[in-house]
Amino acid sequence: MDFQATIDADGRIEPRDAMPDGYRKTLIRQIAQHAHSEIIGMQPEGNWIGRAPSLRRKAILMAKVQDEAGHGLYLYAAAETLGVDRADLLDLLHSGKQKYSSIFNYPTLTWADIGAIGWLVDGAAIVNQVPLCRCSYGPYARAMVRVCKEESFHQRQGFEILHTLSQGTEAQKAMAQDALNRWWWPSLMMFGPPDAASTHSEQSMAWGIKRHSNDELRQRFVDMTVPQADVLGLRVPDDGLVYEDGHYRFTEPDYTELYDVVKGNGPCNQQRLSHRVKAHEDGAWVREAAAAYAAKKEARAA
Ligand code: FAQ
Repeated sequence: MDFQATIDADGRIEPRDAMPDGYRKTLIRQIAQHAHSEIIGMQPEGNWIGRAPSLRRKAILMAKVQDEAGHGLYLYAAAETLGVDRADLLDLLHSGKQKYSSIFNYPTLTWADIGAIGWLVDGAAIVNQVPLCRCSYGPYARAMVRVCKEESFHQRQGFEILHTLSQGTEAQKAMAQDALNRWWWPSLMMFGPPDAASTHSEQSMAWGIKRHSNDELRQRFVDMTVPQADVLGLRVPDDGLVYEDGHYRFTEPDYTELYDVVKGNGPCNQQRLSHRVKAHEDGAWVREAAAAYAAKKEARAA
């Protein structure tokens, strides 16, 4: 079946199938950006591994951050099925030519931020990624299945951290509320610009890469999250929030802040990128050793 017929029949495009250049390029951009987000996303939480309030919390956080490295791996592998090399993708990240999610350019100031990341950021990631399990490109869709299962666990651990804090002392409850106040708006921005300003949505939806628009998913996230804030006894920092016709009407985030952060001017952009570049340079000897070992093994087998 040719490309368009497969898309029309809601089939899956596989690596060896013919595909338009634009489809391949869009997927490489989105999957690479997604992979970069996973590995840069390890940093804000990694900041708290050494300061987690108990051994149990430390073990859980380490497992979560490790899962994110795994998600990066599945995603770089999915991107490679499109004919690119992950070393090149990393170079594009390090030179600022490819992006990663805006959300990871905000600092994690208190332990409650780790709860807020799990609850809100992983929550937003799930809302965005569950439809990607039905993406028209097979390797991306299949990678998303396991990623979503793990993100669900991450979301619950974040909720549980905030639940514990919000049931604690006044100071702990205030810390949880402060984290929600700071992470709410950046979490809404994760879904991208509003539909009218989204350059790729229309084509990506026609190709079955995206199944819902940015605004549809943002609304879904708000509808899911507001009742959870009620359970926590926390207040979503939006005076415009009203329940109407089965949905929460909400105030849009300030998208000039999103554009600014994406351009590199967020509070932590420089720190995140320079830390990543340093980690990559420090790891050069591991890559060299692995390549030398593989070459030796191959020579021996020959
Ligand atoms: N940040 O035309 P659209 C995670 C860019 S979850 C930065 O609407 P599109 C899990 C966009 O690339 C986070 N850039 O674009 C985790 C485009 O740039 P270009 C990662 C953004 O692609 C949790 C331009 O703006 N998840 O990591 C953002 O159709 C906790 C125009 O936008 C994914 O990547 C943004 N927020 O829709 C890890 C999900 N929004 O190329 C650790 C897969 C937009 O024109 C801890 N990606 N841009 O220069 C997607 O679903 C889509 O790519 C969207 C954007 C929805 C993000």
